[in-house]
Amino acid sequence: SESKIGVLVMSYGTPESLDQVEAYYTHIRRGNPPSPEQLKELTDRYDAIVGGFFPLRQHTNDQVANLQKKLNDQFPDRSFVCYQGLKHAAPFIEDGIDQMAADGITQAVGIVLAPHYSTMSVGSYIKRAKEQAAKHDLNIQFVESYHLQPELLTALVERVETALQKFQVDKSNVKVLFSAHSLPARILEMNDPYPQQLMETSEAIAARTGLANWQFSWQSAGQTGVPWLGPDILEDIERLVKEEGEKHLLICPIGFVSDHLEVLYDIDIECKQLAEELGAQLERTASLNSDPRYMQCLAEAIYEQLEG
Ligand code: FEC
Repeated sequence: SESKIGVLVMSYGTPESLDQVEAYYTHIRRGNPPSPEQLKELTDRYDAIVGGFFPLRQHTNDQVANLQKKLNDQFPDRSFVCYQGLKHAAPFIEDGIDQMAADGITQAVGIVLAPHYSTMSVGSYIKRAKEQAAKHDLNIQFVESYHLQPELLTALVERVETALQKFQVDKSNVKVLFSAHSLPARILEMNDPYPQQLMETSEAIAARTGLANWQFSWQSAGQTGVPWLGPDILEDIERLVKEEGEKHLLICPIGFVSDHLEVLYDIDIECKQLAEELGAQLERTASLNSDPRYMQCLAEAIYEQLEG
């Protein structure tokens, strides 16, 4: 058919400058401005990774441009146009939907740049997109997860194998930690698929890489006064080195697809500093960013969703 298919590519969003951090943080906190201390703490973290340059902005732009090209090259029988919809920054999810409608799009697919489904993460992106689409004549369906998509696994296995070469010891002596963003522990009562999907991705990579020595860890938990899934990766690192004698650690952040604060600060600065203090070597697998295999993973997940 001649009519264009809209693809709403949803991602977390990031401030574009240090003076936008307050508005961004306020949005994450559902309209409650952070205290001056909280704001300083977050601004300092951004400053530590980038000194005023926000890498997630560029990675999301590149991913969306590359995905649009991949979709049209791979499936020339259809014509796709990608729109960004960000969770906590402009263009917001609602802006992406409005733009599609303004461009005359009537059929669309939404996908989130995060492979694992949780009601609190991907589910909340989808909810907002659905609510906005209902205001227009727009038929939109969604990819909910793609955590075992073959191209995704191949790309991650390659990254684990490459990173293992940074160690001077055999891979049986490297402890691999697959990690993802923690969420409030109440998701367990909601029977949320998030923990199990993360375990499935970890198991699949470990099996294909022939890893015997690995575990899953939670990272980047918020300070919100409720319990979050744990233990935290920093506690895991401390226990592994101090009590289990591990000297070589590799983190593979399977829950994230781009270089951004939670990778560049929480892993590359915080985890590395702790490992160094404990006298262990810690490395991280490279992020997917615009890896052609990741683009293909997204393109195939979108096409499968459309074809039913
Ligand atoms: O580089 C950047 O500018 C953005 C990095 C970034 C990514 C990201 C991904 C996820 N988050 C998830 C859940 C939560 C929950 C809360 C929460 C809070 C923050 C704060 C910052 C932040 N997150 Fe985030 N997240 C990123 C950044 N996140 C900054 C606020 C300060 C802090 O707590 O550190 C708690 C909200 C609340 O107050 O109630 C929950 C999940 C993901 C992975 C899936 C996805 O990408 O959507 C889940 C990237």
